[in-house]
Amino acid sequence: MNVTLLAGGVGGARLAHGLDLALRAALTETPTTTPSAPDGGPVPRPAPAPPLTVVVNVGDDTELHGLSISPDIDTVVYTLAGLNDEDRGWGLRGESYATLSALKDLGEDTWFTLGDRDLATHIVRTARLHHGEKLSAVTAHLARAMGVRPRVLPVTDDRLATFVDTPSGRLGFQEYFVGRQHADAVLGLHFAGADAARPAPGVLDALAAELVVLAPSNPFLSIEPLLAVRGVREALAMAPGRRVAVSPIVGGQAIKGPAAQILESLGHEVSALGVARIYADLVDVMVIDERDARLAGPVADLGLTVHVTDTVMGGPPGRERLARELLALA
Ligand code: FO1
Repeated sequence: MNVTLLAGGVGGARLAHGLDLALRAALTETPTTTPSAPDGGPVPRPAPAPPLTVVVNVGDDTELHGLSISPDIDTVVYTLAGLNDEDRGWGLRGESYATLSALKDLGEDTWFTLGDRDLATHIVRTARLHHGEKLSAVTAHLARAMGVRPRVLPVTDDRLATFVDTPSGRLGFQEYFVGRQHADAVLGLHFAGADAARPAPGVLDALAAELVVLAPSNPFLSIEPLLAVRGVREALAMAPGRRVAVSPIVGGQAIKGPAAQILESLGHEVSALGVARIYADLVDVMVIDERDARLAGPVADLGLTVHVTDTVMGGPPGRERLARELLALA
């Protein structure tokens, strides 16, 4: 079964990891019968599409110290590679920061924490982009170099940047999210470049998978900028497969990040039902946490199938368990 996950930062990376584990386990469990040609030899089969494709938000991308940085892509790739810092969710495990402290000594701004090994990723990406390679090709190279099996696709190879409108004015994404610790009220979002940005090669095809999952990422900061790319929302709305969204809000709270505050400041109900209303015309199934079981009725009234379960993943076993449940929904 081919699965496509639409993902942003940490929550999306964790579910990507769970789906990779579940799909690889399923592959080893199901005996593969190799068809034989009339002469008894093996039938040459076209390379199958990878069972899992992760379409990743690029609205958080930024340039610092002359380097092109793609935080959501790197969080997904590092987590799938088993190299990520599990506590923070982003960046690499066991990092050192010698270069960052040298940059500080040279009078540079170091508000955005970049580890020495993480910098290698940004150097490779920047160099390859500089030589004309597309972000999707650079991402495939980095994923392969780190032994990642699923296909990791930026939603677009074109420029797309998320800006956040706040009472203090329009802020760049990382200034809002990291520089100001997402403390500002979000009055609106602007995805610069969205109307011209085309889906990266493979993205629209990936939306025709048997199962398409909206990760428990921030609906506004991670999922919306994916859908804003020309043709993506339409392709999801008409997708032939089973479309499932996992609520990022559990008991009125986000597991991580400002999703609850943004739901409130943009006038939505701060609950799994509020999120279901945002996704209602894009998915078939809404997965909500057991703590929100009382919302199953109102969510179903939106015309959605509701799956109630423990959506808080924690470590790899919880991620694989949730992923197996999603595969069973297809
Ligand atoms: N998040 C922070 O809160 N502080 C940081 O200094 C920081 C650095 C950083 C470096 C590389 C990277 O890939 C991610 C990084 N993040 C940091 C996380 C990132 O800002 C967010 O995870 C996404 O942009 C939102 O999902």
